[in-house]
Amino acid sequence: MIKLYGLKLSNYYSLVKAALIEKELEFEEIKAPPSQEKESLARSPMGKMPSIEVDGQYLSESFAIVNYLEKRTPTPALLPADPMTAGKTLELSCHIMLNVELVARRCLYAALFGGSVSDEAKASTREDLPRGLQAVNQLMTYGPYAIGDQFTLADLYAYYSLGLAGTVYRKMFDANPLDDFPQMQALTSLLAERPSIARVTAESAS
Ligand SMILES: N[C@@H](CCC(=O)N[C@@H](CS)C(=O)NCC(=O)O)C(=O)O
Repeated sequence: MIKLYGLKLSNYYSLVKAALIEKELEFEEIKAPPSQEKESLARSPMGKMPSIEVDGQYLSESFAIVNYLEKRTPTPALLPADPMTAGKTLELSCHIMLNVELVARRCLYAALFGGSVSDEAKASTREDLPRGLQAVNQLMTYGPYAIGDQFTLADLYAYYSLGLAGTVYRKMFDANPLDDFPQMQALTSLLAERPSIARVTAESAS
């Protein structure tokens, strides 16, 4: 049985949990906040969440975990069979992670947890996040999923990063960065109804 470590409030934890549900794999959730303790670093070298344990071996980084799940249980597939379409799916996922999610994270603690942020980080987020969203919008094909008519791991990254980025940006700058991207908003609404994602949301409060 796969063990999933982390906290339900984490968007990356939620993403991996949704992937496990999509794959119809049995898993056990183990509450484990991020920490620099030895035990936590053994699971995830940066002490972050999520991580998984399979037969005594640990794996961290959501992207690695989801790709492991894809190899382990190829169907239902989270990557298209066509090589270039699979490449485009991974490309989009990378842009979401690097140019949307990580940019929004510069202001995450200030926006959601009352932390402070430098004027420089604030200004760079204000400038860079719309650029990241523009790049992501350019790559999405909205067919109706992020890439074509198949639900893929890019949809998981889209759902769990766009929501967080939108919330952070709204709190910091009092504007919705998704307003300029109605198709992205429609995609997010569609994905919210996906049974795996809806289950993760329903269980996140417990
Ligand atoms: N790139 C990592 C990011 C994981 C990550 O940033 N997790 C956050 C929670 S959503 C965390 O553990 N933060 C605590 C910390 O940075 O120490 C992944 O995709 O799994």
